[in-house]
Amino acid sequence: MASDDLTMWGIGTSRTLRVHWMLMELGLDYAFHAIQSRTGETRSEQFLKLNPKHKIPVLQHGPLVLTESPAIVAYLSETFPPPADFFVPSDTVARARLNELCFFVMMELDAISLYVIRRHGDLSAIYGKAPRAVESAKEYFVDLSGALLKKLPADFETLMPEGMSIADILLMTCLAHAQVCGIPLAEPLPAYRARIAQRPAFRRAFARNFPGRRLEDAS
Ligand SMILES: N[C@@H](CCC(=O)N[C@@H](CS)C(=O)NCC(=O)O)C(=O)O
Repeated sequence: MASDDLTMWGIGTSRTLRVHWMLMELGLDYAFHAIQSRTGETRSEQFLKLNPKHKIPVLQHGPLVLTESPAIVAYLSETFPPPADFFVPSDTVARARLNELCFFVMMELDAISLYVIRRHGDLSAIYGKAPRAVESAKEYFVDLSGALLKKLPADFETLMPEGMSIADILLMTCLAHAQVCGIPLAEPLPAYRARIAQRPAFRRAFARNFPGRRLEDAS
């Protein structure tokens, strides 16, 4: 499909991967700027006008400038026709169930757990060392991802019973990050990851977002 005036900013992180992946699922052409975090590129005058928070990803759709990866993927999924095997809710109850999953993944797994581990682990030279906080954030990830599994049928294929959705895009990127952090993933999360990583849109997005990185390292 033609670009429809879409421009995406950012590569190289799990948060930028979410947006490339959603764009690929929708089969959209888009312009992109391959800027990366902590290179100074998010502090350029041009970029700061788009996002004073100096963070990638950013999506421009015509005059609309959107930040925050979950908001971007939700917007894209509701704006462009999804493929047949991608679920976008049209009623409030289904949307509430989807929101519950997305907010859970973003708050409990991404913000409270993975952000803490990253900031006070790998990036401790900037944000300060806090080994106990890192350890407890890892335990928290295991506990809360286990709680998520308790609510799902044992043979679940996707988080929403209706099929693949933005909640899977968000969870997949968090599970990949967790694995890099050395957090053990409870069964059947490894099989879930491996299955969804077969999606052609994921593979294309991975290649665009992580040029030169082997897909095998992601699953
Ligand atoms: N909540 C934001 C977080 C975005 C974010 O933290 N981006 C990082 C890379 S993963 C970044 O751009 N960091 C550059 C900086 O802080 O200057 C989202 O989900 O989009």
